[in-house]
Amino acid sequence: MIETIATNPYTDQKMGTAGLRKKIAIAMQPNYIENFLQSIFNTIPNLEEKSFLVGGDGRYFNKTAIQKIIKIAAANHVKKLYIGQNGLVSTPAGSCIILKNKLDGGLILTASHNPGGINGDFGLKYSTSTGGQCQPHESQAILEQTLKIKEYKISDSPDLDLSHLGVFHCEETEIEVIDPYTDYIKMMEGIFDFNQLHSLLTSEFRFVFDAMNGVTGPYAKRIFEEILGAPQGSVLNATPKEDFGGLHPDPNLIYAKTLVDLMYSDNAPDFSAANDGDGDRNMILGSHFFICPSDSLAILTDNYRLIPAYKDGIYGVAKSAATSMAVKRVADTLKIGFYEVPTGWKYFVNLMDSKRITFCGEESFGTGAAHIREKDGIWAVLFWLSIIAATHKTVKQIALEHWQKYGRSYFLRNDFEGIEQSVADKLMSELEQRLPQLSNKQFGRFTVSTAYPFVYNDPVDNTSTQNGLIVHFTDGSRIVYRLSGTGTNGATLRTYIERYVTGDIDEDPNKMLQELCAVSREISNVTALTGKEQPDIIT
Ligand code: G16
Repeated sequence: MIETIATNPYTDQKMGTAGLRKKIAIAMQPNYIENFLQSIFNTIPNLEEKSFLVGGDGRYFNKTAIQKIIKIAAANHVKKLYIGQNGLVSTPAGSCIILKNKLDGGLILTASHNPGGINGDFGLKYSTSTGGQCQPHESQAILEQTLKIKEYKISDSPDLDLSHLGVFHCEETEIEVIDPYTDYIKMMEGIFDFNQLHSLLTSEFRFVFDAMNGVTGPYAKRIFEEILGAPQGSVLNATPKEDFGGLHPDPNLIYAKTLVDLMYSDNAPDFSAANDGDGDRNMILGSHFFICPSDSLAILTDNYRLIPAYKDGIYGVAKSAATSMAVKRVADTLKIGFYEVPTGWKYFVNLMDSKRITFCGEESFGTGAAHIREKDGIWAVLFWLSIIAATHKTVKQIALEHWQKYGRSYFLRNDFEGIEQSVADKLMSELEQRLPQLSNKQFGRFTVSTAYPFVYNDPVDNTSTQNGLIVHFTDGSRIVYRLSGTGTNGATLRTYIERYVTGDIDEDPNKMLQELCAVSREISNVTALTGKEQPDIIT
């Protein structure tokens, strides 16, 4: 039976850079998820003709939320839901499944790299038939619904068992529990030379992949161990856990510390990688060597010819404004298009759909290509392994040779976390007002050339988005300031610091950027406004 439940709007359901992200305690409030789901469905016409994918990274509360999705979708007469077995689907595999099966969209349950468990975060991304997250005008329409919602519809059917593949029904809605791995693995086999990769991973080459107890564990086990022949046990933390085993599933030098320690030990393997909770972010490490994500995008782009799917040529490349300029130098050399977009993967989607770009990436450990409309952690790992297999070089050699050719953009991100929202807003608005006065101003050995708010004019749909503030220096250095759109604990000020050098390419970024980091704090006035002398996290 379908029930109509009276409800009151929640006023905090604006979607950030990656969908709705909230503390579990907030998401578990009565009617909270229900309101949000009904608000999404209210914006989609002809639901009785629509099919959606449902699944996520296996975090706490996903199972409960998936049962609610089934019942609310059924009460709204959705034609069909495809649900990953046990509620699991990685973000990139979700995009692949939506595109391959021509679905009308997806509800992907993940707070990405944010912690899980009962005290962690909950997240929900609404993807459209593009395979990517909804565009800003679509999330705005959903927000407007959340602010005026008065009732939602829900079926009172019992919960469905999602552990078995098969076709079931809830009211008139067909529910198919699917294998969430096969389509994605086939897609990877179509992009890379799996024979070449098999030879590498069955050789002396020592490889480790850390799934951080997130959803990529079962994907990585199948791909790296079962298909490509890496020794059993090469995939660490391979079982998805509701609390990620207490880990913060964010693949960076701080949160993937055990892996980093291994890679800097005497027993370091040749190569390792980690993915985040939902499998869209990646970190690449060589023996005693870390690849900064901005460099990873540049290096992959420079080596596109080594990959079967790209050997005949690529369209352009794009990066978020906060990401270093390294890939621009490659794009200029290759004479391919280059685009700079606001932070948020959704901004790449129009560029891919209009064949302006093939590759894109962000400093926040996201790299990807036009095979899907999300960033793709395992794709990035397979790409790196393919370069190594083809060139027989180490990760470090590949990076050093790249910097010898192009120069190096030393890059660090300084995060000031847990700032009161009003203070963070004040900091950004005051800084924005001061930007015009910064031109020609000298800070130690750095002189500002221009400073302005970053505004992106989408060449496809002509929308305009402002995100972040950029300060350029005469030597090619840059500082970018923006507030995080994915945090759930107050506001986070992100400061991205970049310095371009052609001589000293093998130095410690902390040393090379020490002075510029101090300049970034001076310009933002962060210490006076927040009391913080140093960032909370440096990546
Ligand atoms: C999400 C988006 C990314 C974006 C990141 C930024 O990542 O998908 O495109 O770079 O947020 O986060 P913030 O606004 O906190 O800097 P993910 O991996 O969380 O989905």
